[in-house]
Amino acid sequence: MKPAKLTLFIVLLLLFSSTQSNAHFGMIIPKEPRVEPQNRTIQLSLSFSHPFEGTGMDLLKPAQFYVIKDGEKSDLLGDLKETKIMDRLGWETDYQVKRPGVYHFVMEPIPYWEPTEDLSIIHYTKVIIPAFGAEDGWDQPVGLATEIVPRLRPFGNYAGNSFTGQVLLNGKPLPNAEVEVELYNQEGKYRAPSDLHITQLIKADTAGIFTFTCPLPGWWGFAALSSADYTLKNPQGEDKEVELGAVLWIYMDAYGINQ
Ligand SMILES: [Cu+2]
Repeated sequence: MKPAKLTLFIVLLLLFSSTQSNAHFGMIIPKEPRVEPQNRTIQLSLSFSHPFEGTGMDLLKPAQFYVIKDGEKSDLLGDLKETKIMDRLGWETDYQVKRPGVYHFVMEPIPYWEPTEDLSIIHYTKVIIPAFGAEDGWDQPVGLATEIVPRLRPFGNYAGNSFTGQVLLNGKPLPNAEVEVELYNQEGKYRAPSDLHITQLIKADTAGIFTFTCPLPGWWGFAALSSADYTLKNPQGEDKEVELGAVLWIYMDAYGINQ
């Protein structure tokens, strides 16, 4: 091949391969999956990333970031500080926990224009953290445009447990919802046997309920995808489809070992 053709070929190959396996995930990752009395601070990292591969996109300042406890919402957007996550723009904050309870942290990003998919992406992202042993309220939706409501208590689990959740869109079960699943492969510890293994895929039943067994300890992300019933303008001013994601992160612990 002539150099120009070869370059084009390589560019196309790279484009093709990079759009094949990269599932995007909104991410809210706490440093610790639980809050104990001896450490009342939750350090949260927000990003828009490919969690298994450890690469990311820039996450512009989210449209909303807040915490819900016992149905009460507190705005945290002003507390976010810029940082780098997977070499890209991300956000972090420290949240001080004063009372026992179950804390739902929610990020609503601004729409992300993805030229390779010809659509905008909005991932409504959620993580549910128990403080001081409390466990009431984990099974409640928080009223997002789309969300995964856990049916397995989303904390205090072991690797090997099966997560069950229900996908809601506009507050109603989403039949046959497609759910992408990835492990947050921190420090690149694990290697996928093939590109297909990077993102697992499961379809919910007619009530929007799905079950997935998480084989390893760590943070697991579930992203239930749907198409919005509206369009948004792309940077060229054209109306384009919008992919909605209901993302939930849960932590699976390893068993402790008696010394
Ligand atoms: Cu991406």
